[in-house]
Amino acid sequence: MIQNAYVGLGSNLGDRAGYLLLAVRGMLDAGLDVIRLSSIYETEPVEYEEQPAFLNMVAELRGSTLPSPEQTLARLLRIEYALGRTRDVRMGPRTIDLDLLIFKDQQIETELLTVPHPRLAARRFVLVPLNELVPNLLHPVLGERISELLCHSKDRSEVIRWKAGKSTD
Ligand code: PH2
Ligand code: MG
Ligand code: MG
Repeated sequence: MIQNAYVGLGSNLGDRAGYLLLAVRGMLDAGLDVIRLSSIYETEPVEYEEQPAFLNMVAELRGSTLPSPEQTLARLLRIEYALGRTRDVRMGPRTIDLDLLIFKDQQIETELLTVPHPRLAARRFVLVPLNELVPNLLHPVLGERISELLCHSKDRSEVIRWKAGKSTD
């Protein structure tokens, strides 16, 4: 049984670490109970490669106080918008991206929302921080643990723990 929900955060424009922290603050202000955060990772862009490096992390939200998945997504989208997110290029550069990765044991496929996130298992920038928080979590659809998905993933892109102060941000 998965009790909680997991949100992937990503930024590759402007003050990247600042946007991650403002997004965490935004979730708390919106009544989403953030209970744990992974480390921050600097990650090589995948899928759409001609763009700046990302900072990525994963947040764990307490399941017992969450609204519906659709309501949770609506709050995340509101935070993206408040932090200047625009949608000019699909997969392109963004101040902040908040993706609902996993929502308890639920499997959802609507026009607006697919949970678990369909590309989760193909992305080291999600699997590495998620593995830090919940290596034994069983993927509700694929039936493998996060640690196994990470071992078996074909993605070879670079995901490196980020240290504040080292970058030009
Ligand atoms: N997000 C994408 C596409 N590619 N690459 C990295 N490293 N990190 C991301 O968050 C990311 C990406 C579309 O959401
Ligand atoms: Mg995304
Ligand atoms: Mg998104």
